[in-house]
Amino acid sequence: MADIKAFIFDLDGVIVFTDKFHYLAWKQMADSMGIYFDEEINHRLRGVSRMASLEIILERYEGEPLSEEKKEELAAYKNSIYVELLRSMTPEDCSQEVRDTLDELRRRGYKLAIGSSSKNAPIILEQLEMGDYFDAVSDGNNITKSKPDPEVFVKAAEFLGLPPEECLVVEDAEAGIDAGNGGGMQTAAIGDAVNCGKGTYNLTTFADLLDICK
Ligand code: B16
Ligand code: MG
Repeated sequence: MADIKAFIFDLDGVIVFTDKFHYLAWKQMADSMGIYFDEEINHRLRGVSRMASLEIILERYEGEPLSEEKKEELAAYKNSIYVELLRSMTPEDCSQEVRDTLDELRRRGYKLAIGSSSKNAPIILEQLEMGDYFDAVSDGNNITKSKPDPEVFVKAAEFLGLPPEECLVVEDAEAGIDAGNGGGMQTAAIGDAVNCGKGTYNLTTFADLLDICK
């Protein structure tokens, strides 16, 4: 395996946890349409794009077929609630363990990037006061295909100026591990993604990254 020169981190579920905000915002949208929605359905939305998430929620919709325009409107409604909730985040929403590990990786000479499906990644990083922290940010605003397509990570490697095999993707979602593997990167699974068994490495905790790369 090639020597690792950079880490590409998924944002939601790895650097920070915003699922509770996604849940509250989707729930409000679903309630407005009389659609059943619960935590279990919310769980299926991890790492999935906004419009693909909406399609999953609409599996429980029983009314007249919805136009594309109406779907865009529903997604925009959810997003307006979500963005409002994101504004309550503070730098403390990124744990000390994550911050210390990132600083130590940087001290060891690794490049650090974000690879997130979210179009709201810039707002989240701003709330965490990490807007200028990463060497590159690839997110939902610069891709046409969402995870499990590798595009978001391939772009991150390009932004870093490194070949994919010298990058290690850190992900909490199976779709993200598939995207990293598909892009030719090494992958480290954390949280739920460990269960899929497809990561090059499995992490029990974020700081385990320091043992992968001495
Ligand atoms: P937005 P990640 C993903 O972020 C979330 O896990 C997923 O739940 C969300 O639907 C997706 O971003 C799109 O987010 O609506 O803000 O563009 O895990 O790839 O950092
Ligand atoms: Mg994630």
